[in-house]
Amino acid sequence: MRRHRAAYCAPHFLEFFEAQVHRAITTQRMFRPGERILVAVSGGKDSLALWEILLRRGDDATGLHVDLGIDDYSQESRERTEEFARARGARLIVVELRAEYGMDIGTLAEGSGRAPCSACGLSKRYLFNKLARDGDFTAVATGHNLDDEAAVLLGNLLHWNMDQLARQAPVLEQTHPHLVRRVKPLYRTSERESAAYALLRGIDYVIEECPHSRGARSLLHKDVLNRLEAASAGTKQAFYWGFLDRLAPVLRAGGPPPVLRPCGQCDQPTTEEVCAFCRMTARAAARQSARASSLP
Ligand code: Q46
Ligand code: ZN
Repeated sequence: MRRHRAAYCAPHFLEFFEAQVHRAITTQRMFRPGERILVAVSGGKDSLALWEILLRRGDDATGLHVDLGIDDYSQESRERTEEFARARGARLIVVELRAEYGMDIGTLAEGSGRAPCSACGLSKRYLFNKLARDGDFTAVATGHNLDDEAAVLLGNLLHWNMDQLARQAPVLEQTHPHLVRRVKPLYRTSERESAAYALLRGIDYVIEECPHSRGARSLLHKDVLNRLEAASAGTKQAFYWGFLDRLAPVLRAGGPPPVLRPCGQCDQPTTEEVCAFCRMTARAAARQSARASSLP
């Protein structure tokens, strides 16, 4: 591990990785022991590694898997997640987009005019919060790692997305009674470290990438950062942690978070009268029925 100028044997690597996650949870005050945590689990290495660590710490951690209906990828992701939960006797909630809303990510994206990843991101954020509220969880934990966060930061800076920069943090506090706190306990560790952890713990995760990720801008940003990291170890960490230490507090002090109110249709928090998820599903449903009625 060049950025730490360290090399570990397997048992010490496991110790190191778990200590980093523990440190993230305690120093950032993500949650306290005994809180009910909902872990968003995709079936990939990061979210399964996170769930494993929370269970090992003795946290009250229930998994939430959203079946996006993306062909073989979703089927495999779901199987890996269910298998993980079964083997550990862990509680798992599975939400199937097609069964709940009559549409998968492909139809939602096409019908609403959004890119698949945009429809997917919006649906996941919406469902994480909704399910957490419905189940009285106090925090939603996601498996975003250092590489993910650094790539998002680079994207936000390249386009000067000031609102998103102000909200980029390992902990998104509850700023409205209907909004559940969101935490990212893997923000200190890299993607490669998650993979090593999952491998050493014998976690069977989905290796195949989502077909929609091909050509994604975030992958380009990750690639640029990987090249910088290869040339100078520690760049990625300095970039993201430096942002958290230096720029994030200035941005947060710049103004209060946006005022939220309950969506007129579903009661989830939003800045508009009707939330983006309800608008997206309504648009896609209208397109679907227009198509059906135009059929001979
Ligand atoms: S699952 Fe969804 Fe990712 Fe697939 S559609 Fe895009 S956002 S690439 S994390
Ligand atoms: Zn709504």
